[in-house]
Order: sequence, then C-alpha cells, then structure tokens
Amino acid sequence: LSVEQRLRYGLASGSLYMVYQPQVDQTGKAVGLEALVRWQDEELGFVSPAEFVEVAEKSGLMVPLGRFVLETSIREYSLFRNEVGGFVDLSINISVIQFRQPDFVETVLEVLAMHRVSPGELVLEITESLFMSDFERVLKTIERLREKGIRISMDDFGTGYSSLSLLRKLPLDELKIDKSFVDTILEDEKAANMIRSIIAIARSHNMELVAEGVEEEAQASAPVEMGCRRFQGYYFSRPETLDRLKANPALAI
Ligand code: G
Ligand code: G
Ligand code: MN
Ligand code: NA
Repeated sequence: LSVEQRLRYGLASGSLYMVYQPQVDQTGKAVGLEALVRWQDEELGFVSPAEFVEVAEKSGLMVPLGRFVLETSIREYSLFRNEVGGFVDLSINISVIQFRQPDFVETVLEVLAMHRVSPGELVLEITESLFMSDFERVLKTIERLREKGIRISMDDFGTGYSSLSLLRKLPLDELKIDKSFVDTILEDEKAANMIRSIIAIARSHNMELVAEGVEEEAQASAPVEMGCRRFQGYYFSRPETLDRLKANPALAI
C-alpha cells in the first residue's frame, strides 16, 4: 500500500497525533512548545514526518494535514495552558503549500478564535523555500499575520542560499539556528563564528533567536556565552505528548 493511500486514510481515521518539544530559556524554564506531527499507521508502522509531509505536499494532502496540525495543536495547547495556568508560546511548522493557500490567514485566525487562543501566543515556523517564488505575495501574507500579532519564525536558518539578503527584506520575529551549526559548535570554529554572526544579526534586527538540536550541555552553554537565550533539543526534552510534559517538573511552566 502506498504511503499516500495510507495517509489519506490516516487523516480520516485518527492515526495522526501531535507531540510537543519545549523551548527553554537559559535557566531551563519552559518558554515555548513546538508542535510536531506524528503518525503511527496500522500497516506501515511509524512513519517519519520528514517522509509523509513530503508525500502530502506532492499529493494534495498537505492542506488537510496542515489543517489537522493547526486545529489539534491549538486545541490541545488551549486546554494545556488553561490547566497549568501559565503562558508559553506555541510554535507550529507551516508547509509552503499551506502558507500559500488564499484563505490561510483567515483559517489560522478562525482556529485561534475557536479555542480562545490569542494571536500573540502563536508563532508560525516557515522555511526559506517559501521565498523561492512570488516573494511579494508571501511578504503580504507575513505582514497580515504580523498585524494580527502572530509571530513569524524562520526555521532551519543558515541552511538555505539567500539567508542574508532575505533578512534585509523580511519582517521576522525569530530565527532558529539550524541543528547542523549547533552540532558542530564545539569542534568547528567556523560553525561557532557562524552562530556568533547569526546572533549579532538577530540582535540588530530585534529578533528572538533559538538554538535547536541541543543534545548536550556544552552545546547550550556555548551559545549562552554568545548571547543566545532560547534553546530546544533532546538535552532538555524530546518531543512528548502534553500529558507527559505536564508530568515533568523540570519543565514546570
Ligand atoms: O519532528 P521531526 O524531527 O521528526 O520532523 C521532521 C521534519 O518534519 C522536520 O523538518 C519538521 O519541521 C517536519 N514536521 C514535523 N511536524 C510538522 C508539522 O506539523 N507540519 C509541518 N509542515 N512539518 C512538520
Ligand atoms: O525542521 P524542524 O526544525 O521543524 O524539525 C525539528 C525536528 O528536530 C523534530 O523532528 C524534532 O524531533 C527534531 N529534534 C529536536 N531536537 C533534537 C535534538 O536534540 N536532536 C535531534 N537529532 N533531533 C532533534
Ligand atoms: Mn520547526
Ligand atoms: Na529547524
């Protein structure tokens, strides 16, 4: 059976679910949650999102998949923050295809309103591939989202081609330094310098900066010394269901 057929069935039958990875500040306190989709199929078993998101993008399933991600994560987040009584940011990954839907902004606002989550609680993670074509239209969509108070984060920053020229033209709220830089920060002077430069750029543009893929303590302490204040990675927590995260006192909100 093809992944596409199973995914179509999975979207209808409820075999997809969301997990959340905390973002922490330099004291280890949770300040955000990144929603990540997961799929456990009866026949195919566990399928990586890297694989099925790509299948969805090529088969017309990205819009329903993206809708599932928006609705589920905003609903679960709403219940979670009512229960824990604290506010953290909710970050959601948005596929290029989803972002380019003419009703994307309205859909996001509608789902937020439905669950009484304010636009100021939401961060949308986009990637540089979004800007490969139709730059002006994408820019307009970003502006409309930001006018409502929704923040925009550039994911996997540093891996695309046009990062610096893009930054000059784009109103962004956050950069996520790609894991590949964080991985080599301790061994590779070039990666360390690259991170230093990205931190300087983020500062001068008033952007939040997140170091992702932190797997050991030293990979967080080096960026702290350089001025990074937000971290994400297995060292702090793997992505988990909200019920499991609630039970982790180290991540108390
Ligand atoms: O969570 P994990 O590292 O397995 O994700 C692998 C890839 O799938 C990453 O590029 C991640 O951004 C993407 N991904 C995970 N969850 C989502 C999601 O909810 N929506 C979109 N568009 N991409 C996702
Ligand atoms: O493309 P994006 O940055 O959204 O993808 C995030 C992915 O990285 C998620 O699939 C998540 O499971 C994964 N991830 C998060 N932290 C770590 C980490 O410390 N190490 C590794 N190898 N992967 C991580
Ligand atoms: Mn992401
Ligand atoms: Na990333």
